[in-house]
This record gives sequence, structure tokens and C-alpha cells, in this order.
Amino acid sequence: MPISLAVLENVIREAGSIAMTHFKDLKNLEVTKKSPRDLVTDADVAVEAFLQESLAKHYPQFGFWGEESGQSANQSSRWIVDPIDGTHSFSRGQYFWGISVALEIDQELIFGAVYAPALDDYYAAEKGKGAWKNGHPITVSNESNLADAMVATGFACLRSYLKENNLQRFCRIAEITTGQRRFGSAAIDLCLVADGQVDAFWEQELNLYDVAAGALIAAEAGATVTDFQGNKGLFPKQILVTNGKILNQLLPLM
Ligand code: 2AM
Ligand code: CA
Ligand code: CA
Ligand code: CA
Repeated sequence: MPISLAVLENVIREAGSIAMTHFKDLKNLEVTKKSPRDLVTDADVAVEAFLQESLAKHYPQFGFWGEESGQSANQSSRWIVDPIDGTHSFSRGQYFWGISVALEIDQELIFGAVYAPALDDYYAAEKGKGAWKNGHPITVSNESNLADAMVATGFACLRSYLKENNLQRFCRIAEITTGQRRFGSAAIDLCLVADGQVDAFWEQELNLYDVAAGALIAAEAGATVTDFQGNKGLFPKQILVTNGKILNQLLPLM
């Protein structure tokens, strides 16, 4: 066992307290635009720098890939980090944003954690061992009727070159389902599927650092992770994560 869940929880919670220091002082937050719809703040940079240094201190054998600082030399075994998933929500004082940390070895995800500091919810999973929220095991919902389902999505990308952006898909699915949510953090959306709070989540044009930890947490809680055609596997550009029971009803609407 190359990692300690307790050590990682301490490191990630400490990263959370750095984020919370900024969150409690938003009027002094430095916000810049990486692209018209993608923000970065001094909190994102500080959290990522802390995680990179702290993870390297505890686990020098692994490389690092973070959204804001890029990739280190060793990428065959690496931490995949999104320091703040949901930066836009964070910058507006809303609560649904999370720190996402995954460990990938030889292209297999073996650990994932998503910590939502403003909610103080810590989700974690280890490959083959299950998923937990605040130390308690979690499982996906039992909902098997799409008409009664609560679903979540996001609109990371509305680029016109996409054959179909997510608005049309959302309309089709919203017409049939009972509840629809848009929390603004893919990492947390995936944890909500894992915890049975929503029955499915999909989004397009995401990156691996948005979904690596949350997808493992969802899978370990019993979720199916596919693309929009139902192919099993993690596809950040077309991710569909369900409780498994409504997958076949959703696929024709994707
Ligand atoms: P971020 O907050 O780390 O940028 C919300 O729909 C999700 O999309 C979040 O996971 C958010 O991550 C991500 N996101 C925001 N802007 C994006 C962009 N321009 N391209 C891709 N993903 C984006
Ligand atoms: Ca971003
Ligand atoms: Ca992100
Ligand atoms: Ca981010």
C-alpha cells in the first residue's frame, strides 16, 4: 500500500483551510480570466502550490499534474489535482466548490478525494475498497425510473463548433426528469451521484483533473462511468455517470 488515507486527508484538509482563508476575504481575492469563461484566483494558485509541495514531501515517488501549474517529469504515476473545482462559485461566495486530488498509477486511478471546505464534506475512495463521505461508506441511489430522477449537469463549454452543445441535451432530459440541478463543480456533482443525492450527472468538454477523483469516488460507490454512447470508461470530453439503473433510459436522450 503506497499511500496512507489519513495522511492524505490531513494534507487535503489543510489545503482546504488555505482556500477558506481566501473564501472568508473575497473582497481581496485576485481574479483573472484564463479565457472568457475560465477564471483563476490567487486562492487556486496557493492551494495548488501547497498540495504540490506537501504531496511531494510525503510521496516523492509520484509526479504531479495540476490545472494551474501543469505537469512534472514523472507522469506514469502522478497526482492529478484541481485545486479549486468551481472557481466561479468560490469567487461569488457560493458553497459548491471542491479540492480534487487523485492518484493515478500506470493509467489506473487508485485513490481519489474531493473536499468541499465550505460544506466541510470530505469524500474519498480507494480502488477496490469503496467510497466514503466524512468517514462513512456511501452508495449510489436506487432510483430506477428516469421520470422520477434528479439529475445534474454543467455547461463548461458552449462552444459553437460543437455539433450539439449541452443546452439541447439538457432540454430533452429536463422534459422527462423530475429534478435538474447545476451546481457548478463537476468534482462535487460526481460525489453527489456517489452519495445518492442525484441519480446521474453528465457534462462535456471537461478535463481529466476535473473528474479523476470524483469518477473514482462514484465508481467505488457503485456508479457506472461511460461516455454518451454508453461505452464504459472515463471520458472527460463526454462524461456520463449514473446509478446504473437509469443508464439505459438516459442513453437515447444523450
Ligand atoms: P473550474 O472551476 O476548475 O474551472 C463547471 O461546469 C465545471 O466546468 C467545473 O468543473 C469547472 O472547473 C469547469 N470549467 C469552467 N470553465 C471551463 C472552461 N472554460 N472549459 C472547461 N471547463 C471549464
Ligand atoms: Ca479552471
Ligand atoms: Ca475544474
Ligand atoms: Ca480549477
